[in-house]
Amino acid sequence: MSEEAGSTGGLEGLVAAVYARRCRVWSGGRLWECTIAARLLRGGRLVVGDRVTLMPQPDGTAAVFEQLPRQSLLVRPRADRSRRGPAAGQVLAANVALLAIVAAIRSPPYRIGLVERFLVAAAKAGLRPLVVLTKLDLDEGGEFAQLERELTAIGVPVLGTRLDRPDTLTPLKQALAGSINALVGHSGVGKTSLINAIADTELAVSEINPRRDRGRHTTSTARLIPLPGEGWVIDSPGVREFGLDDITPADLAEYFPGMAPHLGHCAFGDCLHHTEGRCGVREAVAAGEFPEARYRGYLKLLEELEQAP
Ligand SMILES: Nc1nc2c(ncn2[C@@H]2O[C@H](COP(=O)(O)OP(=O)(O)OP(=O)(O)O)[C@@H](O)[C@H]2O)c(=O)[nH]1
Ligand SMILES: [Mg+2]
Ligand SMILES: [Zn+2]
Repeated sequence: MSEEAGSTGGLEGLVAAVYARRCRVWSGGRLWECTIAARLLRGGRLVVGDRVTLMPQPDGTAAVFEQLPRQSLLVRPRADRSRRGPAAGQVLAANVALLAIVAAIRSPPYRIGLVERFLVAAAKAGLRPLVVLTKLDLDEGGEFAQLERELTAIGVPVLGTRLDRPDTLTPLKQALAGSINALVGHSGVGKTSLINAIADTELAVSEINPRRDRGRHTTSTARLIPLPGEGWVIDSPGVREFGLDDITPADLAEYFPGMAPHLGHCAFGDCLHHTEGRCGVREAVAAGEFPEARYRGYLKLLEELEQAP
């Protein structure tokens, strides 16, 4: 990541954290405190994961003067649904290859709705998905096995972790090796704890609020952290909700996990797989080829998107 950046003579680096007019950049195995060229402050803002070129300064800091093309963008749509398109959303991270959707078996309670939304967002953004189910030590009645079955039935890879069993982290380390990965999910599910365990960092974590069984939003801004060996992981602040308003009702089935193989067999070309006549998706549900519960999840998202202005 530290090669000379061609004719410009600067260093190439990866944005690790962004503040109002400054940022931190990993380059050549070290973290640089950087100023950001005015030109880059005006345009689409730099985000964590951006590849940039920087020029070292005599005082040991550096100046970022160029943003390199992005391979992917993870965008969080605004709550304000009156605006559509990418400009309406908040860009969370750039150049992410794998989206690790982190959810706890319990505490805070598992919510499939948020996991489904992130899966749809990953498909739309062209990111490989992975669901990481944490806190397996709190699994009392085979909940992990059931959730794993439900998710693998729709083609989603799943890993389970518990902090008191470091061997459960090995498959996660392997899945994250080599690329830029982002960990997303509710507050308190254990995103930062996982990163501390696999990247040997000491980032702040905190107990979830025992009365409300919710996280405390301990991580407040996204950060990019190098993994031992090769690869990077982005820790992100916990979210309460994740809207999908940049997706139209007609597009939803294409991005909904596991639905693609059942598309193209409906009587109507513009079928939304709800109440229309002969429908390939509904037939797949009836034949047990697509899980009924996940189909209900699809209908819930569809209804929500149809109500969007
Ligand atoms: N029992 C149990 N607790 C865990 C496990 N992993 C994390 N925790 C606890 O969950 C709490 C929240 O962990 P964090 O890592 O701060 O969660 P986070 O997802 O980063 O939360 P935000 O930064 O607020 O988004 C901490 O008290 C952790 O110790 C686990 O495997 N088992
Ligand atoms: Mg955190
Ligand atoms: Zn249909």
